[in-house]
Amino acid sequence: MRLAVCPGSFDPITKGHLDIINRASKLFDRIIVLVVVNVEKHPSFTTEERVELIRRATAGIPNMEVDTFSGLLMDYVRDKNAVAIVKGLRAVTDFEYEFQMALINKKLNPSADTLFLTTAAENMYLSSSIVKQIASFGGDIADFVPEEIVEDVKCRLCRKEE
Ligand code: COD
Repeated sequence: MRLAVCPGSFDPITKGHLDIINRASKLFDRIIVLVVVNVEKHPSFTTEERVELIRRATAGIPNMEVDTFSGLLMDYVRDKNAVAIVKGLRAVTDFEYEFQMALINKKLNPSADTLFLTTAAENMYLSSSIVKQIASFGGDIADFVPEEIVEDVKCRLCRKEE
């Protein structure tokens, strides 16, 4: 059983995330989409909301589960006996940070590798922050987040603006 972890903030999940999760699910026997809780960050969606949005957006992927974790990613990866973490790369700007993380993570847990999947061209500009910005000004986010969660994301961000 080859298990991979797809970590992120997912605040909220976007079509860019979903594409990476879909492709990773085809490369491994099982994947865990891991919502990493960072106490220094102030996400717009609670951990529970992010998990719920991921569950709804990924209902059609049979070999995956969603989990949450706070701490060193590689401790979680070791605990689960995962062989890889899968990340998406959008542009050169992602590369330097992700390259550093991959090297540090390898040092922390030599038994797992970081696998980078290049973004689909149509998602190259896409991030959770962009989605939140568009939604907060009442813009249309249908092209950017999975259709199952468009309304929830819109409502949730509108409520925040009130
Ligand atoms: N197309 C393709 N991939 C995308 C897109 C897109 N449009 N948008 C995002 N992605 C990828 C990102 O590159 C990333 O790989 C993943 O999807 C998640 O993205 P985000 O933005 O939701 O999550 P991040 O980048 O904020 O998550 C960072 C982690 C939580 C993975 C990181 O901070 C972490 O590992 N934290 C735990 C502490 C730790 O172990 N640190 C390392 C040692 S110091």
